[in-house]
Amino acid sequence: MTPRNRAAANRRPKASDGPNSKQQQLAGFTQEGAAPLTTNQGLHIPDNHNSLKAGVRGPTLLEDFILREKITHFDHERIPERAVHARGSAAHGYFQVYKSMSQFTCADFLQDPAQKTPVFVRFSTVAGERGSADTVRDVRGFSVKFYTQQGNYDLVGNNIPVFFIQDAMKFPDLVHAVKPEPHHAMPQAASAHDTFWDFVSLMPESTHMLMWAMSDRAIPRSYRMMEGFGVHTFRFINSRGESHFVKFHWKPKLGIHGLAWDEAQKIAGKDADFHRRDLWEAIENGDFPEWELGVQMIPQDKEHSLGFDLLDPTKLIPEELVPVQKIGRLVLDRNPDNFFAETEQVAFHPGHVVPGIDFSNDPLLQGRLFSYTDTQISRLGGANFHELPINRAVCPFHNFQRDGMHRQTIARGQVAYEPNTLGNGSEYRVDGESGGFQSFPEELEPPKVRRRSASFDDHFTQARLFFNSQSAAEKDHIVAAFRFELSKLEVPAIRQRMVDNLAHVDEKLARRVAEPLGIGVPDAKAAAGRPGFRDHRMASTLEESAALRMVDTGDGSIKTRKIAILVADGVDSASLKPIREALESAGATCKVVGPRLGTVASASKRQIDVDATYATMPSIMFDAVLVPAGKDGAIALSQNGEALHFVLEAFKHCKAVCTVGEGVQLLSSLGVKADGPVPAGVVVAPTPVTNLGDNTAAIEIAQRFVAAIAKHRHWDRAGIEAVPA
Ligand code: HDD
Repeated sequence: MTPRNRAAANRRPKASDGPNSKQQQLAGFTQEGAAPLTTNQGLHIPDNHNSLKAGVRGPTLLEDFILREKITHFDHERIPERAVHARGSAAHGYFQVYKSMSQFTCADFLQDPAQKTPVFVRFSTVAGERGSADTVRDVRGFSVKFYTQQGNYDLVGNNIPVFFIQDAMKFPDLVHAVKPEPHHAMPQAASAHDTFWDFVSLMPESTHMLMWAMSDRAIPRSYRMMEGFGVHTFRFINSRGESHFVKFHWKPKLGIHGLAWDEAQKIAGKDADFHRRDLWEAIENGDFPEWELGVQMIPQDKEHSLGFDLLDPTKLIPEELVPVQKIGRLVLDRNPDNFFAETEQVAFHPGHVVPGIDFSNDPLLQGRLFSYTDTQISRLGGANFHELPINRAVCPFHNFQRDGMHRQTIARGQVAYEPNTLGNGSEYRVDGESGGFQSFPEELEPPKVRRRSASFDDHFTQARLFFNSQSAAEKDHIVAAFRFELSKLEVPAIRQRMVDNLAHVDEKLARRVAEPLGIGVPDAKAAAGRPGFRDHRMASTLEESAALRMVDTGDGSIKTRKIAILVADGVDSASLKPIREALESAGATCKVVGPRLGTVASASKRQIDVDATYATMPSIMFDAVLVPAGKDGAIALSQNGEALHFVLEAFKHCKAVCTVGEGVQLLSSLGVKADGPVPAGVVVAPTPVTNLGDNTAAIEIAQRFVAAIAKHRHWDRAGIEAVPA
């Protein structure tokens, strides 16, 4: 550490540092790479290429402490990956409340709209190992560490508002079931295997979460385009000690969008880092991802008014029953400097709360309160992980916990106990009265029992609500996902058990899922006869909830969307210009994709710069595709299998496609013609945009294309099954 860095590290961040307080603290630990190479003891290294030998061709000497130090450090570079959520990507940013929430909570970071609280946010997949692909079907983690002036507050949530199980006692079983099977360690990052479905088909409480996991929520287009949820019911406590139950939501500015399943699988091979790259690039380009924090609040005395148990993590509170109030915004504006030091070493814990926020008795949450600190001790090598730069609170922290592996704090003085008269009592006081954390004094009802509450017994009403709330295309995707996963099972009896359970959600859904699986018709009665089955239906009048759908969410913009402009020799470059300008001024990024790097020659012999090739940036890397005019260009593109596949695949994945003039030939195998009807989300400009007569016509084409992209995907596009891509 340089003296400047050391001074920064020792400086206590102040509230007035606002969102920079964490950045300034981290700066104290950050190193640039320009200094001369030394050993870890500071000894200048004379030669970093050759070990010390007995003669130039002789054996290496044990004495070579420089070699040994280097190799030894390398040998110990890896730490255990997280037991779940091993693969993740993170970013720094800030949170700002819209108006004081003092009526409900005394949490300091929720009082002052002028205050920006620094945050570090990590997104993750659950089942895959650290090097697995981003776009697998899975739940996504959404963890936020708020570095508040009252200590760190961690909101450790997911992108799905409910969970598979109701009690933490079942968590190790769930994770063992979904992880690669223990005998042969397959499959990687996938739930489509026997052990997972064996387990969940025996646990009907998982049905609601399975509906979400089989929906497009589990294959997000981007971390920037997914919701986050605290899942459990928590409590807000105000300065008078009054409690409101609270559910937390993160609502993305860009809407909630998914990939096509075929696309997600292909991306996993072509760019395993798809979501990581997307997050990184957006922040590098200044397109800072943004979410609003929403809360649903239920007064303490209304705990039992909803018809289901607030403590049951397999239930959500429909927004129609309790509206989500948006109370602040989260902005991610800085990429980490070092993946390991920050993204890997960050340690979240739902038990990291601040005054004004407290727990409920949700048995899943209660188990989590034990698990997270415990796991960091083995993952990060000891009890002092809170001293790692990324985990340090920005407010002062001190107590009489001492020593342990990798301790960094040098605690001065004679005493390491409390109460004492020998130390400085005023600095180490116990602060219950003035702002110290006070647990909500909830009155409890003994006796001690190892049992599930009967109020947790309805396993299907909300699964049905979720399914009923989906658009027709989203329902189709859910059916297809169940079919895909269950088709991968080797044991037909597990498939059967699962569709029998689904019959309790919706008969038709179960029948459709079962159809291609080579099993019998779904048998609701058989499911009801199995151990563990409960179906105590709650009184619910809500048939559907619009908030549970993904379609038509977002701000209607095409900001940060990626558009491919497909070129070959002979395309008409002039026809591209007005559309490209319109796309870019709407905030999209255009890339010219061609048969080779360098340039292609336009119809008028102009050189068009190519950004990427069809092979390295296939259609699955884009949100939409633009095919320019030009007779020779259209022939060249149509005769190139990769280019043709590019357009057909984009069409099959329901993306917006715009063809200009002769470019429509690439859609001829689909029966699309310049003067005929066009499928949803396809824009066909009959002649080159420059020849349309006046500029209004060109603008109109561009606007139609922008509107088609803004819809994200045209999931109801007819005939995609027949497209050979
Ligand atoms: Fe968990 C990590 C979210 C239930 C035990 N969990 C972890 C992470 C997220 C969640 C986002 C990654 C944190 C990071 O980025 O470092 N977990 C959830 C949610 C749950 C949930 C939303 C239910 C609503 N988890 C849960 C239970 C247990 C755990 C019931 C155990 C009793 N979770 C862990 C863990 C992990 C973890 C083993 C692995 C790495 C870590 O904690 O730091 O302790």
